[in-house]
Amino acid sequence: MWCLFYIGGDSLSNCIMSRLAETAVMQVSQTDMFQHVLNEPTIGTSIYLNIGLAGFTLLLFAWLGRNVEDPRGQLIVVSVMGVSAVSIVSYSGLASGLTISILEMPDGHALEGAGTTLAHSGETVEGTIALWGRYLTWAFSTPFILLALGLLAGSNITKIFTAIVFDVGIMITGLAAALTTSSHLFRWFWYAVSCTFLAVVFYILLVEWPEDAKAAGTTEIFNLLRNLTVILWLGYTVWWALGNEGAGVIRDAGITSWGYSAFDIIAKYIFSYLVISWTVQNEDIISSGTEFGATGDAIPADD
Ligand code: RET
Repeated sequence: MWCLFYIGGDSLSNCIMSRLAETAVMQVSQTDMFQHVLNEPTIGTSIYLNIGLAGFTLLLFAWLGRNVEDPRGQLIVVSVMGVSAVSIVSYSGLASGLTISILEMPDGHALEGAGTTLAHSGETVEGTIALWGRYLTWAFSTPFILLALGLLAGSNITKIFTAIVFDVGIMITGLAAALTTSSHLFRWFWYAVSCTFLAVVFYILLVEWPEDAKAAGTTEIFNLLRNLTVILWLGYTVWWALGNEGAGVIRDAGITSWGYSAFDIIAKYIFSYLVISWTVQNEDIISSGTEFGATGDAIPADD
């Protein structure tokens, strides 16, 4: 705009070119984000370590589950392998800079006006780092967790479907909360919607599936995994509220990221290991319930 004032003294095109150059310096490219992750030890380790773990566990689970023959047991094994597979994609998206942005927080946010110093260049840019790719890819990984839990509980397809639909809702509205920069209130509005969806998933986990698990004879393992899931999923929710994208009690993007990575290690890999090792040892229980997944009483054969 103010290039117009230059028309008298300087040439207009020179002015526009220099303005554009300045803007370019201020903008953060995907390469900058990639380099930042590579050179900033806290964020970097929180991401690269998880790529390694996801790859390792994918191979480990394939090997551990290699002798499972029951189709229902195999589906459980494939489900938890899916968690690790999506995780490789998720963390690679973050490592490459594809799913990370520097976002300027809206008025009223604790990090409003905050800057980020890029680790590789030392340059400070306006905004805080949002690793929004996490929320996007959780929409693909967490359904596998719920599928495995629902199958272990002997749930019918309706409850599994409902849990998964609301679960995807949690992650997509969580993504909306992270990416909204127009209004501080709207960020928390999305957060509240996401929490409401979480309540639906918790209802299924805490009220519906325990009953099914009792009937299926899988109460012990189901309760262990359910408790782990409820505690950790609450952990993710509180961490977002405290982290650099939420209330900013934890202002550092690297520490916020490490929190999620630590939760991921338990909620994905340790959870999956428990699921697979139990399934391998209890294939008979997994395959014994003829009514598993049925939506009505079985009709006896007429012979
Ligand atoms: C967000 C913020 C918005 C409110 C809520 C959240 C909950 C996230 C959860 C994530 C679980 C992730 C897992 C990943 C494993 O691959 C999006 C943090 C409710 C519950 C288990």
